Amino acid sequence: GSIPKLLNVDALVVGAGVAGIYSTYRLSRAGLNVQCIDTAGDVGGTWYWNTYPGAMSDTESYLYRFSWDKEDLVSYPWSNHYVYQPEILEYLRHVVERHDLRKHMRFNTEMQKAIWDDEKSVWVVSCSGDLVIHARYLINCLGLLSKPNYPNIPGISSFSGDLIHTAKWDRTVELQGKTVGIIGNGSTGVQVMTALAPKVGRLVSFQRHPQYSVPSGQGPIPNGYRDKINQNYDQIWKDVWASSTAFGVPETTRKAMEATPEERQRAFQEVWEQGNGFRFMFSAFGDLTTNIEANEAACEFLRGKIDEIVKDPRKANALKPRDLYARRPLCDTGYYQIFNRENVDIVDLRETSIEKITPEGIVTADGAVHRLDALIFATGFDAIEGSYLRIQIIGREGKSIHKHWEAGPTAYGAVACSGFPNMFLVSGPQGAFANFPVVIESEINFIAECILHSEKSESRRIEVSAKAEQQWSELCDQLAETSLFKTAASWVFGSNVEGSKPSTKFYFGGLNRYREWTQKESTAGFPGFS
Ligand code: NA7
Repeated sequence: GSIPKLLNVDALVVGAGVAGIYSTYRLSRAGLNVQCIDTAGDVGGTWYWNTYPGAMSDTESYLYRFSWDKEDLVSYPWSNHYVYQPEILEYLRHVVERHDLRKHMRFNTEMQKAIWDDEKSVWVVSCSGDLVIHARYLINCLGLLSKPNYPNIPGISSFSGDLIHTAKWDRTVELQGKTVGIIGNGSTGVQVMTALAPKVGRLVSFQRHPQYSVPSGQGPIPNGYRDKINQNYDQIWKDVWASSTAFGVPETTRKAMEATPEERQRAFQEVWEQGNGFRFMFSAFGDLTTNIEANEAACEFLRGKIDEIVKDPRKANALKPRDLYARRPLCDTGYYQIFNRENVDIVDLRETSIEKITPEGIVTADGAVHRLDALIFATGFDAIEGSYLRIQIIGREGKSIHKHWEAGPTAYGAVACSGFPNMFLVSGPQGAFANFPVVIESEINFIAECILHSEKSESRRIEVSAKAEQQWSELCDQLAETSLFKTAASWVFGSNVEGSKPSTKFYFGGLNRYREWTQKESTAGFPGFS
């Protein structure tokens, strides 16, 4: 083959999404020589790949951005309560231009193998295109939801129509007037179905677990709204950093079952009308995710809404979940309403499962043949460690990340693994379960401090102890114990992918406590590390 190109840098940032952009900014401004790479053709990460119709962040626009550029915060335009994918991508490109970060970035470049050279104290990273990068620090910004999950259904490859995963959307596929089937009704499925329903000939949702969803409240912001935000931005961020979920919604400790049934109904109705899934889950009462009775009260309210909205009782029944409200909360711009359209139908896989995919479409266990022109997989991601396990990462003494995570993925303070010196993870395992751009910033601030601390030492090496990592993992287990999320099969605990072992993949202590912890850790001189 050809002779590999060799590049020597202080820090290699892998991924150019929200995390990669801020890492590149932060570390280059700290004086390090930084190279950022991404498999994609440009910046954006999640928002580069997920271009399906209706893709939108369901964090309100004023918080779905970086906090560290005040001038940009108050001047960069946005006009709806929530930002759609094309606007987010444009925003991220704008930040990269504005801070001249593109010169650090290389696209269409995939990290294939990373091996720690203990003698030289560098990561030797082999990339596509015969590129080898020697980096003293390796910062993985691979994304927590980046490896698409495909269902394991017999006959998939025999399908003769268009087959699309939402995370690899293909804009050249024409769906107008077509009969379109969709598998998956999580955040993604709900968004794409709501957007496609009026555009396609027929839309059929093959639904395994129905989900609770509330109105998002999407729409143009009223006059004066932005001015008020701009005037209060400093305080807004302070409040967000002091909150548990960082979604900008009020967080209460009020217990649902201490309210009367009428008070409960009123409180649920109020947050339903205000919109936003996180608001519904966290603002009316503080114990929906930990108390079964409280949770069931919310379920009952939401099932009542589905009955009110959906006219056809067969469809309404199919859309009503019977399990707890214990997955990542969803919100929508008229999802249940689309089932009142004649061209939208639902197959309840609880009644009859998918048997196989044939060239014509989907055959269900009841013998029905559902003919389709196109089939959409909104089947989610091999989350968190899935982004890592597809790459060969080998630390000290030849230990692979596969081996290290045999019993489930762990990372000290969500950022470091023992046996992997000078390697950091952003939005990897055991980070705060909260608004991601804010989580990402918090983790990177901590990583930057670790790196600067290490740079002051003679060896310029930093590694977390096995004990500290284990203690963090135990803390995460403890904090997750009371979470009802544990009872639901979803990516949050890693039970959505066939064959994968569920484990505690998040820190449920809240973003505020995570940030306090990072501050204590750095003030104390990074006792978890050597
Ligand atoms: P999710 O939330 O993991 O949803 C995936 C959906 O796909 C969910 O409805 C699954 O049903 C369904 N699914 C997956 N495999 C199958 C098979 N084999 N048969 C039938 N249905 C299946 O992914 P999203 O992309 O919507 O959202 C991921 C995150 O991205 C989201 O939380 C946001 O933070 C952004 P199930 O419920 O498992 O029965």
